[in-house]
Amino acid sequence: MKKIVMAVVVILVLVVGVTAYLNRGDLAAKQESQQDAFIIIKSGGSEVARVDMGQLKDLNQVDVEANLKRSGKDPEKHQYTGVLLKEVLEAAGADTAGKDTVIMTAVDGYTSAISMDEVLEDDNVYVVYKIDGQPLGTKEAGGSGPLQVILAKDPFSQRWCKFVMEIDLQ
Ligand SMILES: Nc1nc2c(c(=O)[nH]1)N[C@H]1C(S)=C(S)[C@@H](COP(=O)(O)O)O[C@H]1N2
Ligand SMILES: [Mo]
Repeated sequence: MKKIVMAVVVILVLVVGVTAYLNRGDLAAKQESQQDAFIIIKSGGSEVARVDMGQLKDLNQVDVEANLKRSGKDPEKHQYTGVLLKEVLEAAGADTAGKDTVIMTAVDGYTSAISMDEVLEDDNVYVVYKIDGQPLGTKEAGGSGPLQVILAKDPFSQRWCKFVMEIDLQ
């Protein structure tokens, strides 16, 4: 009996250890994405490029007014700074032709979907890194970044993606 219990304990310890080992890449990528601020661009689920803060700042910077609507609170107008998502995709060499949806995934597991038609508008969907002139801050620091996707024309902000990590064209 004792031997069986011991064997079960050993197996459980091994399973936990192996799982932790297999997940270490995921975790490292998440932490890195937070510290170094980059977004993985995918097409049909496969990575096509990574865009980091430096590359983002080489693109056309704009200030955008948008309404942040937090649950249970009145909408607040804020000025965000960033780049149009379509220009980010273009710079990353991601082909939008034939794609109709953009799925964003965040470091907290949140996902939101926006239509390609919205993404291709001239003044709607942005990847931002500043709010009211200040860095967004990480999730740990109580912020919404380092990078966030906003929809300037969305009167509610539930489809905005804080702490964005991946953007997949489907
Ligand atoms: N990564 C992530 N993005 C998110 C959310 C979230 O929980 N995680 N919540 C959404 C919702 S419901 C709203 S209203 C806005 C603002 O959320 P906040 O009130 O938590 O700031 O962010 C949206 N984007
Ligand atoms: Mo919300």
